[in-house]
Amino acid sequence: MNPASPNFVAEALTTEEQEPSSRARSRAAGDSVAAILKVFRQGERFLICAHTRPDGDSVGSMLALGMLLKQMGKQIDLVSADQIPAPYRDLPGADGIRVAQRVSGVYDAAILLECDSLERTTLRGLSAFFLVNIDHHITGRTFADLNWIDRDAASTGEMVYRLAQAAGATVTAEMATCLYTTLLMDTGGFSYGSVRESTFALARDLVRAGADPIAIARDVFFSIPASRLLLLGAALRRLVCEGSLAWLWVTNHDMERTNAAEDDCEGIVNSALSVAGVQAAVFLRELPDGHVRLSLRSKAPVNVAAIAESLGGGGHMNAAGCTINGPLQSALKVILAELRAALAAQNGKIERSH
Ligand SMILES: [Mn+2]
Repeated sequence: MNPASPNFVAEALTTEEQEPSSRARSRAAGDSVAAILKVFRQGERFLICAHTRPDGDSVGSMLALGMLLKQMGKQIDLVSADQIPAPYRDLPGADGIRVAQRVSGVYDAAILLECDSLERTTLRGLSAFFLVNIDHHITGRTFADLNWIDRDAASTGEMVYRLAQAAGATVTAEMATCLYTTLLMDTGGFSYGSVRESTFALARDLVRAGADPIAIARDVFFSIPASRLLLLGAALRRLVCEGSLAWLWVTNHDMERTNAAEDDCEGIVNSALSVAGVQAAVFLRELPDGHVRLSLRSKAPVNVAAIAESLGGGGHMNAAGCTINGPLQSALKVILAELRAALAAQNGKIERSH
């Protein structure tokens, strides 16, 4: 067998040989959990933040972590650089998230969720604090004083749940509601991302603890502002499908015309990916400053995180993003070339294996 082939390692390892590495991995995770809980127990005041333009996982994780720390008798502040998107404003405690561009005060630690750098928060003043980084992105980085990155976690909320369990905390119905939301959103309704058997076990635990799956789905999937659908309509009129690749975009003028908010762009890319036979999709958003924000999605095994990272962004293997220079049509050219190359490489691999 050719040792360079990717199958070599997996086939050469026996089950016995794989055991220690999975044990080592869970030991490393256990060490991170213990180290983070030590910081929590020793401190009094904590700041909790997530990335700019927060999504369901960011908001749900922030809120649940805040509840955990309060249960441990700590004081907390929740800060976001951007407004909380409409679907998550009714989550328990969401009205306690302060919107600010700068943070200051006395904190024993600032906990950053879902971030690969300080810059991802766009908050100023964070570098003054002891930093704890909790993330599940494939492009996660150890930028903080204490880092726990679990690329197998379905959501950052899943990691918060593990902290709560290790702390011996009670998962209240409010906490369960926030955590279930993180799971539902980061798996697109249990249909992509790191969905595995354990994801459903976690969902079951959260429903048992009081999360209402029907009410949560209604709040996040069936309470869409009209502006979002009008913007989606504008994007769909421009949908182009070329073999296994699909793309669509909105101009800044579309945003203004439909009265759309920034978070109305969320999920538009999934419409392109949902086309039969499409393996990779991109949604382009022309920003007011002339830059273009790209949302990339793929069906396994095309790795869009690698493409996003090469363009200065990041994300997961099948869901990633980045912002590049405009104008729109030149940004489109750049990303289509990248995606065509990735798809061609992938198809070459498949053909060689037959
Ligand atoms: Mn996430």
